[in-house]
Amino acid sequence: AELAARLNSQLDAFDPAVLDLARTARRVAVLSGAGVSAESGVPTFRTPETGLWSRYSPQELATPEAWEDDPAVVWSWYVQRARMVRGVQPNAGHRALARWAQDVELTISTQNVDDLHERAGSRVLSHLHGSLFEFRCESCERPADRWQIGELRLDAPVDTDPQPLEPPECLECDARIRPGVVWFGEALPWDAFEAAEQSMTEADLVLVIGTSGIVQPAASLPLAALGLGVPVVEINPEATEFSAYADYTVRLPSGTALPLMMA
Ligand code: BV8
Repeated sequence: AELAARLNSQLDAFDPAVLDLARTARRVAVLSGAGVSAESGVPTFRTPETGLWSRYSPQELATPEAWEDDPAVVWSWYVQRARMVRGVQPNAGHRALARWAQDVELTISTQNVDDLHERAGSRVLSHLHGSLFEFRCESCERPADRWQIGELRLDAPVDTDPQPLEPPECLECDARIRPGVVWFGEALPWDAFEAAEQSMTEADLVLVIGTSGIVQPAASLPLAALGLGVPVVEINPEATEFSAYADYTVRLPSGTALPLMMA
């Protein structure tokens, strides 16, 4: 009875139209942000840094300026985040999206640099901001060698007392290897952005999941759908910069909302 009561209160968070849209949609386009990984224990960009990185905010660390200023501190942040992601599991929200994709054409464009959508079984159409598990030469763009990545021991537990770590050098041109992510001030991969935009315009339902809608140009992608009259649903326990544009908002964590939408 208590579970039924809880379920009913959660279902109250849904406008009935949202459940109808989820039931009838054939082409679903998802834009996900750090919130979809929050229930897996991956900190969002809002979480202040501690220890070695405490003098920076995440927004400051994810910039070419920080990389030039202190490459070993920035490099160790990315290695640590990759290890942390390896140490957690996809959550019920990631898994619900992977299951839904078996019944409908579902495309995921994510702002996240983790691989939790993939590990839940989803094929990700666009990593708009790159990936924690891609590394390339900052000069000739050659991908880092497998043995160089092996040396980072990404499957090891996170360091309890992390130290600055010198980035490896490119085997071709001796320049530094850098994280394969898009820093603030850097252009997004054009093909990924275009594919994401196209998925929004071809969808019959757009879900904006776990993003504060602050970071551009990713946050504007769903507007392409709105312009065409495609219904846009925001799934986020909090109101965001995007909420005013959404046709519907579901004020629940994605790990709760998404399985209920598949039911
Ligand atoms: C570009 C990869 C131009 C790195 C990331 C003024 C000055 C300088 C720049 C700008 C400016 N104004 C605009 C800009 C552009 C800038 C920008 O948007 N800045 C913002 C801060 C104002 N954008 C850029 O610089 C982009 N590039 O514009 O280039 C250009 C063009 C041509 C040629 C050259 C240059 C590049 C942006 C990409 C930055 N890289 N990540 C890394 O990860 O280390 S972005 C990073 O922050 C994340 O990827 C994420 O997308 C973003 C935001 O992080 P969070 O806030 O944590 O996450 P999110 O926003 O998703 O919020 C969490 C949400 O989840 C919350 O709403 C919360 O309520 C919700 N939530 C919590 N729990 C749950 C939940 N939801 C559901 N379920 C739950 N359980």
